[in-house]
Amino acid sequence: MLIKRKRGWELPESAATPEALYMNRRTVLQGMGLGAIGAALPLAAAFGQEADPSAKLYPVARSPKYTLDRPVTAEKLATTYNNFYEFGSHKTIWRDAQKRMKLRPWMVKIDGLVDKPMELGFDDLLAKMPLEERLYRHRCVEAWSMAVPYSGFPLKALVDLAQPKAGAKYLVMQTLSNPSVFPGQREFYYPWPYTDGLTMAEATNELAFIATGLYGKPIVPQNGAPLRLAAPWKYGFKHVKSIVSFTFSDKRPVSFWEKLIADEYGFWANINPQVPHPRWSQATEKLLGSDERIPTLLYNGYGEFVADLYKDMKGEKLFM
Ligand SMILES: Nc1nc2c(c(=O)[nH]1)N[C@H]1C(S)=C(S)[C@@H](COP(=O)(O)O)O[C@H]1N2
Ligand SMILES: [Mo]
Repeated sequence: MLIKRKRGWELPESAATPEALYMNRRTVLQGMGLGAIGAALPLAAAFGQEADPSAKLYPVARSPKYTLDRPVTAEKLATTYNNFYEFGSHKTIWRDAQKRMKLRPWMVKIDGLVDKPMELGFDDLLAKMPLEERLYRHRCVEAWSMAVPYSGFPLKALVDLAQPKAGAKYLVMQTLSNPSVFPGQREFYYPWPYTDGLTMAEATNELAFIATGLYGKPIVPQNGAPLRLAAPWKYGFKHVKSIVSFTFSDKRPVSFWEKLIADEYGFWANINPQVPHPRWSQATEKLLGSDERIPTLLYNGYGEFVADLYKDMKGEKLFM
């Protein structure tokens, strides 16, 4: 998304095809000299991760409410083609993320304008939340998209737990700050930690979801473990990964991308095929795993849930 760098989606097609990204587990383990023990150890263990204590919670029941108009993206693609600038500006960060991220202990802070500020371990938070699975479309501002089964809980459940004060207008989310885990955070050019937010009305809309699982398992590091936002009517850059804080505020946050390039990435970032990005069209999108371009839908097809949120807003750049 940066002018300075060659963006991932500008790479020649050959570098981004599924074939180039696919690597079966055997190849990975052999590549690490772990072929012999690979058969006996789960992949996570081979990468030095403790067994995930939340694994026993999944799969969870799928909500029938959120349906797709396209096939579910292959798991291997959705988990090997990622945006996670903490690991660099290219798409193949998955191995590095699996190797470097330590998911426990993982503390989550809920603070700011709330009646119940708290800091609790991720598993304690999860135990308080109603889990379900949802099929969601995901549309990156770079014009690629996918459709995935997220497991997790409505963001509203966390808001209800926190009991925001009347003055709270925004919910601000931040990614873990730790340059020894995230090599990208040593690049001081970027405004770390990764930050973004929603209005309270957006955060309590039923579509706003915190994903803690993906494909019926705990979400993997490269997709934002152990918890990330999914707000599928908004461009993907709003979907903060690996969250450590939820802060209720009376001030609109300036996001990571807005700080970098304010005239290209705004606060609202609602998906609209008729409003081009300053440097490219948003009319169509490329589904991961397919060469076809399909039309992009207003609010990514979720207008029935969210269009009302914006109907009386004047003078706001709702679609950038
Ligand atoms: N912390 C953090 N969160 C992030 C990003 C990032 O670089 N860092 N990239 C965003 C962008 S641009 C997209 S499209 C999605 C990608 O999520 P995925 O890799 O699970 O598809 O994560 C979003 N969340
Ligand atoms: Mo994105």
